Amino acid sequence: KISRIEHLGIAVQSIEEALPYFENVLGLKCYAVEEVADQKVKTAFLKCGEVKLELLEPTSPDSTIQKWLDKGNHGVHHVAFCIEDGVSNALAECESKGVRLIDKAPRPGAEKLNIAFLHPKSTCGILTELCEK
Ligand code: CMX
Repeated sequence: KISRIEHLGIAVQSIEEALPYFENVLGLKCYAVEEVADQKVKTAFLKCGEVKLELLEPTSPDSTIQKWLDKGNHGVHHVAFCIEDGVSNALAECESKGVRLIDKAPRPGAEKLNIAFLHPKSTCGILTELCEK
């Protein structure tokens, strides 16, 4: 069961170059920067009410985020939902309803959350992340 949007993932080529817009123009505050080595990204988190923005900077040319940027994309990369009753249950339910899973089981993500992704080809084009504490 989805309780709320946990964060929006926003792909940027450089967190350092992007932050002044989010902090000085939008007035949001970056409260954490963290590298997620297995995803080959550096992340910066900003609070926006209950929802967070996660800036994603690639740390390698073969990072998923770098490949996405290289195709001419930028901006919102994924939407992450908080799952109250566990990501494992949600994955099983999604699969039973015909959704294509990227992750078959939850794995550790940024901010000590367990996460799993659903493939955008079966989620109306929105790369979807499921999260639990
Ligand atoms: N949103 C919507 N559609 C997307 C997408 C995105 N973010 N990324 C890729 N796609 C689409 C592409 O447009 C493409 O569609 P077409 O075939 O119609 O052109 C299709 O998905 C396949 O894309 P691709 O460029 O061939 O890329 P891959 O299949 O190699 O990878 C995906 C796509 C979604 C499986 C991969 O990005 C993935 O596994 N993502 C999950 C992990 C992730 O995003 N990690 C970074 C964030 C980590 C974090 O938050 O900590």
